[in-house]
Amino acid sequence: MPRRTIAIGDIHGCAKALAALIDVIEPTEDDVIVPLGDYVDRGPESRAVVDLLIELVDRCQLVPLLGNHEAMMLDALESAEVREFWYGVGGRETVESYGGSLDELPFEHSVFLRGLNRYYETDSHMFVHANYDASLTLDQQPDRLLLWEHVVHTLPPRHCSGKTAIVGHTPQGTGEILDMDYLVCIDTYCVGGGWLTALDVESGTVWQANRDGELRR
Ligand SMILES: [Mn+2]
Repeated sequence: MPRRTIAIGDIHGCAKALAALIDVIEPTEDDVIVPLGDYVDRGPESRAVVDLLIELVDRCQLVPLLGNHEAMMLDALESAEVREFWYGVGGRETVESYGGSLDELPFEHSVFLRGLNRYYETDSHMFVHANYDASLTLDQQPDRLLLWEHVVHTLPPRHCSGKTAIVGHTPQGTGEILDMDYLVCIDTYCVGGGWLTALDVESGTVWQANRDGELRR
């Protein structure tokens, strides 16, 4: 089988959806899987989502990106002020999934979260959580764009590398992928009743599962 590069959109604690996609994709050691960030918060099973991702490390070439929600979770471990804000934007559900306190955060989860990548790129595609400055190389991107800025607020032109950008973070309430050719957003709002999307960027194959782990297509 040819090597696949598969991006996965914003999971937000929807462990059943992620498990269903992993089952249908059947990742092998030849596959590069790029979850685009926002594994935790809002949905009910953030801890289980992180467990599933950690299991994938032994099964394929996993390149998990950092989302703004993981950035907040890490900052919340150090700062009471951030913690209060984070609780209000979905962190409370994450803490509940860890048994009510992050003091119980397993060591492997801490290592996983602290090792997340800011971006990934192939010869033809670039992968970031949220957005980018089209004139800056990927290692120069500011957090404000890379982690936070919705593409509906600031739509960038094609990146200077010429590569197709695969992004998450901006929820598509329709449940459909936003495909602008040079920029593809695959946050299809699983946690809000839409779909969790996986996209094979070379073949264009799409897999989608909902919060209950039901597949479509
Ligand atoms: Mn996000």
